[in-house]
Amino acid sequence: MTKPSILITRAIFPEVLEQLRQHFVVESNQDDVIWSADELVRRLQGKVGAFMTGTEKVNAALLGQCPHLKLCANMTVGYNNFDLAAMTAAGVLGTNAPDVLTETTADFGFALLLATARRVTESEHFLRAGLWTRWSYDMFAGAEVHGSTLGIVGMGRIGQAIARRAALGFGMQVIYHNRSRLDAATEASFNASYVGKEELLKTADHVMLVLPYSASSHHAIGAAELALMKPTATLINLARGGIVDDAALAEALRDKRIAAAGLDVYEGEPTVNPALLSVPNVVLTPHIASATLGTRRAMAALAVDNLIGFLLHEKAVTPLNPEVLNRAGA
Ligand code: 8YV
Repeated sequence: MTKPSILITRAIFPEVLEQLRQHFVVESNQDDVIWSADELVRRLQGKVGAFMTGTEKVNAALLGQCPHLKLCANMTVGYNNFDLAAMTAAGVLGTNAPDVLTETTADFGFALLLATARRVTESEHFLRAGLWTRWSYDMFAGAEVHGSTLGIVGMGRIGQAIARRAALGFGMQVIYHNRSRLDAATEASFNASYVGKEELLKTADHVMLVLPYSASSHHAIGAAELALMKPTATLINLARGGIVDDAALAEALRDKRIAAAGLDVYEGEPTVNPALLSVPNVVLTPHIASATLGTRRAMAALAVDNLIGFLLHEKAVTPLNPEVLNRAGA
């Protein structure tokens, strides 16, 4: 039997490449070149599957030019690079990589929260610049994390893992806003209260964004929402760029309308709004919330399982548009 052909769009773990080569004819990109949309289409010719990293846009224009394509497997939980309606219409399955990154990403939420509230990077820059000459009673005094109120926007798997850490590890009050409310037992397990978005923004000492990006969450936090927050509050975004209006945030930080922000994701990343780079009260990391080697391996393994499962056995592990599967089996 001839092996199906697949494309791997970015550099990946060498052992993952080897594993895929056992099952497929593989075109890889271990030099990690960033392909244009046209180049991606060109490389996808004759391929039935693609191993993707969440940054490659799969839309009607691409699908119309790739008639052999059956599966796009993201090694990420977020899938805003997929136009799922267009994929379903074209009979192309999308898969993502949920669960395996939940705890690691929640850990990072706390890394950002602690660094932001306690001014870790700002004070490190001060020290490295040789400016630390004496102790003083209010030097880099920050905001309390333990015992404070954490407002979580988006209460999926990662939001819940953060809520657990907040309630059980840091004695925080957890308030949350989400499209749907959790069941009472889950809420009780981390003593969380469901509130409206406005109340959350007005009440929380720290606001953590963990909702998916979509047209409806675009600029969910803009100037008006930032104006509702306490001047002492911090804002943490580890979800997706575009959920926060970065220009409005930079202004709010510059004018101290909120105390500080911690960001792992940006509008138009890897470009970062220069206004954010010029304010001191923001902790900036380059989209690394899931970046431990163990977790990145697990994310890649899930994409591999989806490719092998679907392309060789018509069974995907984490399908996003299972209607396509039903159609394939019909
Ligand atoms: C990825 C993420 O590393 O899984 C996700 O949705 O945001 C990260 O874990 C990132 O998307 C890479 O593009």
